[in-house]
Amino acid sequence: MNKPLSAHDSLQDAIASVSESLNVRMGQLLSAPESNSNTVISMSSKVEATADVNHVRGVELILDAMRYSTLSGGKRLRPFLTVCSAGLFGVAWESAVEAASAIEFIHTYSLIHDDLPAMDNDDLRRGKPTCHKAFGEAAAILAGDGLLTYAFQVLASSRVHADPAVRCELISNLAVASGCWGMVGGQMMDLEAENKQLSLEEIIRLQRLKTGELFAVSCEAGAILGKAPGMMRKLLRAYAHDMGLAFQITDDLLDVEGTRTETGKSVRKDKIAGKATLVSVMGVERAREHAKILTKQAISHLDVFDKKADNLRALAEFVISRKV
Ligand code: GRG
Repeated sequence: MNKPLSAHDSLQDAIASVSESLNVRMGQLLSAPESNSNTVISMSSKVEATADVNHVRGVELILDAMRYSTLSGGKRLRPFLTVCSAGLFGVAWESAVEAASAIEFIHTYSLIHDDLPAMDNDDLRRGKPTCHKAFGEAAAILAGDGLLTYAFQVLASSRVHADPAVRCELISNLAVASGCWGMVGGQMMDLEAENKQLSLEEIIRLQRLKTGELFAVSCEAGAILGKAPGMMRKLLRAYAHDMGLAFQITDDLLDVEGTRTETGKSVRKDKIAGKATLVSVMGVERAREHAKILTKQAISHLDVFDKKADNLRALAEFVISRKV
């Protein structure tokens, strides 16, 4: 039995506790279906009987690449948002972790595809060779595709929630946040923006889609699971958007000021790619100040919640002080 998150001593302990449960569950979900009944794949006896060795090898290979990228660290911020918001509405830990696993699968897919030569062309992610460096480009594309589709398979399972309407809403909201009206659209805007002058408003809009929407749905997911009133869902989304933008500014600052060893990923990428960022447009000091203002604003959206929201408040402070 996990103790409620609010009873943890510090934000770091709370994040570690969520990460631990998440890693266990994602590890189970990504294990071969034959060896683990915890996966949500149920192979019919007909399929099992006809599955030849090559087919199974292919599945194993892709699961290897999916595991490599998913179980390789990461801050687990999006799952943490889901578990924290679920805690506000008395949602069972296991339900929250199941939904959080699906969201982290989407996030991991986006990182794998973002690192590909056709996109950011990166060789380092979370301190390790990127998926395509370790497994080859085709396997990395498929690992991303595998994670993207598996996320929705996981959300469709009754382990997430007994009520199909709740599962349907999670699936629909996550699809919007990660698709062309969210992350995918934002990524395209980002690619289009190389070597172009963007206004501050345009950059904020781009970031809202590229990273903000996934943060927002991560936070809203706990409220959906808890069948929370619309007003509370709105406040949690507003919190996540402000926190997400502060997170993004910090990411841009780390790209300018951090080192490859410290951050575990390549730095100075934005400048090399000729990308306008909030930092390049505002300047380092103004951007840092703006991140602080956004953090305060994010926390103010949580005023309606009691002490149970303290981890969300602490997270907003943490994202602007992080070095990774
Ligand atoms: C390929 C469809 C598609 C989308 C990619 C999110 C994204 C869109 C690309 C990531 C590129 C990037 C470095 C964005 C800046 C902010 C960001 C999302 C960083 C990575 O998220 P973290 O710091 O990663 O939460 P960890 O490794 O901690 O999980």
